[in-house]
Amino acid sequence: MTDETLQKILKKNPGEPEFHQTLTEVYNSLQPVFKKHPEYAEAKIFERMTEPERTITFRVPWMDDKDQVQVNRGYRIEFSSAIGPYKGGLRFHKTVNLSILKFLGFEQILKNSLTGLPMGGGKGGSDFDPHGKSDDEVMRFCQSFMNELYRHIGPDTDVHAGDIGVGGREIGYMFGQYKKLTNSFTGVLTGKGLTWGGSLVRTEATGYGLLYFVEEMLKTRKESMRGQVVVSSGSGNVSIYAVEKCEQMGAKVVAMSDSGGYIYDKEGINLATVKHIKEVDRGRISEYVKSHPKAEYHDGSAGIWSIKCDVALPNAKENELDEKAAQALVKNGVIAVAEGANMPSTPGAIKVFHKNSVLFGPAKAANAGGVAVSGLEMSQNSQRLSWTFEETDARLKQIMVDIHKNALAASEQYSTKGNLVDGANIAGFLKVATAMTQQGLV
Ligand code: NDP
Ligand code: 2IT
Repeated sequence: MTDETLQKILKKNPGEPEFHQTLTEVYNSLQPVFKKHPEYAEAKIFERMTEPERTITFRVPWMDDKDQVQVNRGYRIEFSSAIGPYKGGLRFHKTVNLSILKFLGFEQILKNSLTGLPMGGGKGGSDFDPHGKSDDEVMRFCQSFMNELYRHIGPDTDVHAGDIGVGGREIGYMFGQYKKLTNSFTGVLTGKGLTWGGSLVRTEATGYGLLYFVEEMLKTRKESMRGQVVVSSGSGNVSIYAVEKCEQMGAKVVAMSDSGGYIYDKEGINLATVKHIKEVDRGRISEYVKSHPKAEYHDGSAGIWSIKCDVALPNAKENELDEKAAQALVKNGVIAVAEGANMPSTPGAIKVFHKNSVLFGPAKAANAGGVAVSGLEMSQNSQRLSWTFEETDARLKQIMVDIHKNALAASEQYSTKGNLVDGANIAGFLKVATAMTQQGLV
């Protein structure tokens, strides 16, 4: 397909840089596929896939603790239902806008396809900033958010989950409100509490899955996680459980961060302390050095990439790792980089990793474990059964092994063997394209 096709799509979505970033990457990866399958170009599969099936935006009014009215904007992008109900997280963060949700929703289509489970792609959220809000304020916001959203979603239509700023607490408040409004107890959200339909391993899934994926990447060079020195940015759900799995695999994590700065503990981060600060106190990572005086705290989160490590895991936010950071990592001898966050590496950074033969695991493959266990939660809800931790974890592991295998195979067939960016984009696309072709022009 000509470059003109991409330019037309970009022009149709002005002022959306993050969406443009993913569209450009995927479009470039897919060139060999379009060559081999002219029927996809003819049926305008890419043009259709990049246009959301439905975009919902809505007003979210709520009352803060000082009895002041607050107004936020809510969104849900129902991007693709080609292979299953819309599925994807909700993000509550002050930077949320249409561009960010469209990039996340588009990536989600291909990611969900890679899991092998029947899930379409969607993403939603709000520009609500949960930092510094009381529990009551978060509850009132979540209830108001659901007061509009409930009419658009359902367990066979659109199933939500967490992302930045949305964890077990928020899922609980939204589920409660959905249940009250619809008088039904269904699996309309995943990441639920374990006593009311949640799945074991969902909390750990993205981080654990990421490390199962990294092990597969390392195996191709006859390496493993044992003994590796690791840097993991962020200190939220993904980063915490990535670090936990690193420790279980015999690696040493020396740095973590939040949006304020990063901690460096060369003895190895004490994860129990981080969990307490972040999961119990909802505090700042800078507090770590109070109980670990030998560790260092530095203002500014981007500095984390200057720390020497073998394995780097960007687990915080889009575009947090740029070309300069990538060069610093390479100079310090990094052997593998895998993205727990969505699109954390800029295109320039990815180029640096590829050029220097660093093993690189792109987000839509490497962090698919979260949504994969969300899919397993949906299966358990449909069965009205709960699987054990061991069974669910084993399924997660197998899914990550298969994603790596399929992305690697697609890279070999269509691109350069080991280019998992191309491999993941192609393997994810082919399944959705087939479904769209078979379902006619809808
Ligand atoms: P959380 O809200 O649990 O944690 C986000 C963490 O990132 C916080 O520690 C936050 O710090 C930190 N952070 C935010 N901005 C920056 C920054 N610029 N530099 C450094 N740290 C920063 O979110 P998750 O852990 O769930 O999500 C992290 C990433 O993983 C996102 O990209 C998300 O889309 C992706 N992801 C999440 C999945 C899930 O299941 N939760 C699944 C797949 C991907 P602070 O408190 O200061 O804001
Ligand atoms: O980006 C992601 O894959 C997620 N935030 C998880 C989505 C989900 O539905 O579990």
